[in-house]
Amino acid sequence: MEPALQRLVVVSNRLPVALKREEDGWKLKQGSGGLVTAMAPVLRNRGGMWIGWSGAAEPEEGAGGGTVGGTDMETLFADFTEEAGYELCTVPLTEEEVDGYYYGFSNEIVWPLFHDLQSRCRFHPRYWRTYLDVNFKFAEVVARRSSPEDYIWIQDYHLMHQAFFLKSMGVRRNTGFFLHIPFPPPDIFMKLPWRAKLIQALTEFDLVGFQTVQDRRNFVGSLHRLMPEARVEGRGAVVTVHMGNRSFRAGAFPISIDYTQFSEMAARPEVVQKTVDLKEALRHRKIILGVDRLDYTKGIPERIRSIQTLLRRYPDLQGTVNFIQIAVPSREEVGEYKELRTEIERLVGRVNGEFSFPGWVPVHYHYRSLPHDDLVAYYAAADVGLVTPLRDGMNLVAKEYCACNNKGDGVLVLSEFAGAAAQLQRHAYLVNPYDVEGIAKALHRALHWPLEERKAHMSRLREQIRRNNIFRWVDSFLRAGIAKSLEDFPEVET
Ligand code: GDG
Repeated sequence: MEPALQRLVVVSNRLPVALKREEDGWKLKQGSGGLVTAMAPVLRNRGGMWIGWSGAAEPEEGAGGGTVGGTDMETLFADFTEEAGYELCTVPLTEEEVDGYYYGFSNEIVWPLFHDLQSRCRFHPRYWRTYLDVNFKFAEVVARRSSPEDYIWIQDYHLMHQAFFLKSMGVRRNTGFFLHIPFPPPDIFMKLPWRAKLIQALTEFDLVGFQTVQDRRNFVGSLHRLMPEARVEGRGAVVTVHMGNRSFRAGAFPISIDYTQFSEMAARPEVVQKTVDLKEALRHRKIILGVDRLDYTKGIPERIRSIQTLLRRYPDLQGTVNFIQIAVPSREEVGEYKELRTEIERLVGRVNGEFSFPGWVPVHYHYRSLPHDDLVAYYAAADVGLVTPLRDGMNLVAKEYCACNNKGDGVLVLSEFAGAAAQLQRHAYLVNPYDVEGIAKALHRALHWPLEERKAHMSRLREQIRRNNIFRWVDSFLRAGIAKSLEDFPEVET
């Protein structure tokens, strides 16, 4: 079969849809995230399917289906397929499975460990066993709903055992895996009690994709320690790993955004109006902006402390600048996330208590998700995009900020530990997110940078993101997954 026409089966923890009530009843609507935006046209053109969990635990094993407002799920799925051009398939999970596989193994082990925060890990053996059971369940669905001609693209750290289980069932498929979060250095990965089994499972994919070349190197480093027979060939973004009588590819594929969509939205009259309103509401003071899911990897408390340091060190800035932090609620039922929220709120209160005066409050903190066009208006209004995760696979906020900065006079202050730094380091202001004084100094300089320099750097950032957009990411991964040899696809810019 012509590779370009291979049907695509995407597998992720969650399906990319949400239930929405419309005039004629409930409908399943495609989400608006970057991944689904990029995949949707490919899925439509090739014909395809997205397999994932619905996000709601089923009361008992074997349940699923059900009705919403009198409409059965089958009908909602069929309507979705007719509109979107690809099929959806759910993997029903029980509450116990969600607890062990999603909250447990994925969020309490892999997430902190892979972000170098091993002290936050809870290595319960039960989590591991449930993770394996659920991966087996997913693999059974993939086996049943796909055919040997399909290309199977697995997304992210929840599903690292898909190729392993497909093979153990004797099911032959061309499989690709993409890790959205970082891959930790070997010394950290080695702390995982199930390290050998996990790394071996990753070697069962035909292609393993990472955000950066450094992540790929970290992976190869752990592989060498745990499976000394592995031999790596090549030096570019994508390498071939030989393991005895079989081989697979490992590569860096930095994810991106739909640049044009962000940039065009920022130029829409109603969004321009929102941007103007926002600036006016803040009396045209300089705006420093942070946007994150509320997560302990994002470095939000350190960032607020850096604002406090900025205002203490440079008192002339008091009354002339605002810091806006948008924190999107995430994993709210988890204790650690509740504590983080409390800590952030306390810090915001402390900074505002220290510096506010009538007519000026330095920190504006929004704990909610904004509509897409409001978010774009905030990006467009900001003089400085302050993106300081302690560790991040890529960080799309950094790219979205630049894409929306149509005036081209903004400054991106970026953590050196975000994957995005590998691509943007030459024209962003790189900082160590733990260095509160260093961030304050960088902010002070960013706020005083001459216009010409700001414009020169921002235009290079925008050009890099415009070229290496999300569509190119999908394309380069699929080419690498389907190509017969490394010469068959162009080198990706990392
Ligand atoms: C994982 C990896 C990697 C934020 N606030 C609002 C809102 N957002 C959207 C942003 C952006 C997304 O959320 C956040 O993406 P990030 O990449 O910054 O971070 P994670 O959620 O941790 O994503 C990360 C990514 O996967 C992709 O591979 O880059 O490293 O951790 O798109 O726009 N959206 C709306 N309102 C908000 O208030 N509508």
